[in-house]
Amino acid sequence: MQEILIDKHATGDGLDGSARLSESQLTAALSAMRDEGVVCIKGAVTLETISALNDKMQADLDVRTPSRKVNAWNSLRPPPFHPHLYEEVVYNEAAIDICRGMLGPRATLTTYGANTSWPGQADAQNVHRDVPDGAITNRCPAVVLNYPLTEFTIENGATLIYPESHRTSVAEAGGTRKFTQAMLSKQAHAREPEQTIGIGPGDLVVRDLRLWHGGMPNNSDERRIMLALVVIDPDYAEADETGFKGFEAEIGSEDFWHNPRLETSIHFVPAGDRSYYLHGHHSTPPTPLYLDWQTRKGA
Ligand SMILES: O=C(O)CCC(=O)C(=O)O
Repeated sequence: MQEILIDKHATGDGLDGSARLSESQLTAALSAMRDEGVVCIKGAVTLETISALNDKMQADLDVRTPSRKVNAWNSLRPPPFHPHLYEEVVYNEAAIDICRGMLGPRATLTTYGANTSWPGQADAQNVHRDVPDGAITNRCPAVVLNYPLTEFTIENGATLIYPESHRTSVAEAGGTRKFTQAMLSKQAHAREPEQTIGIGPGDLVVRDLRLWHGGMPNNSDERRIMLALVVIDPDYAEADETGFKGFEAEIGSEDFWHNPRLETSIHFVPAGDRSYYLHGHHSTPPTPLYLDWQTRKGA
């Protein structure tokens, strides 16, 4: 995985305080995204912000355990209300530049989620991609922004990724999300998979949503959380269009969710008991993007 180091002094601060990529760094990041389907931006966010988010999310997990039946890497979502919202995470300038470069000027944030690798997780996750098995097109349907909240190590199950796999058809899996050993071997022969070790708090991994990846066993005694923010091209309607069409955020945070360079797809809800975010699976609130998708599917 190609790494690009943000040098705040050389590039100057962006609108929100997060550092921006220089022109040549952005060119390198976009070509890594196109060729490999993944790129790591080192030093994208301040450590204070990531540490504060980790503290809050670990505290949430202390009191509420999400169901891990369908996906053992399930987590609670990051809190979508003040004072836990950070511009440098949601509107990270480097991330937005890459998203707009990949997805166009209508790049839209549709998921504000997380994954957790849990201690005692002995089996690896099925290698999968996060979009349906439609035919591969020349366009990228969506990207995910992964922010590790702690160091990623072999011991705590750093994610296994298959660089360059974003352009490989998975029709052979027959819609099961279960890639056969033959598929995995063939892909590994074309380009060896790697684990996302050497990344940690402050870093950002941007991944094409089609890239093959999977969680690995966690032999440590810690919960390892990574934020997962999905950004889509809302005009993409091919067969591998993602179903991530929006998320809930809390009334009172409306102003935060407006940004001139990144659209958002949000359904605002009252605080109540906050169970709207204290659960593991992705939600499907009735945002205009979600409703349009349902209509197009004939649901
Ligand atoms: O947290 C990880 O290492 C990967 C989790 C993942 O890919 C998933 O749950 O879809």
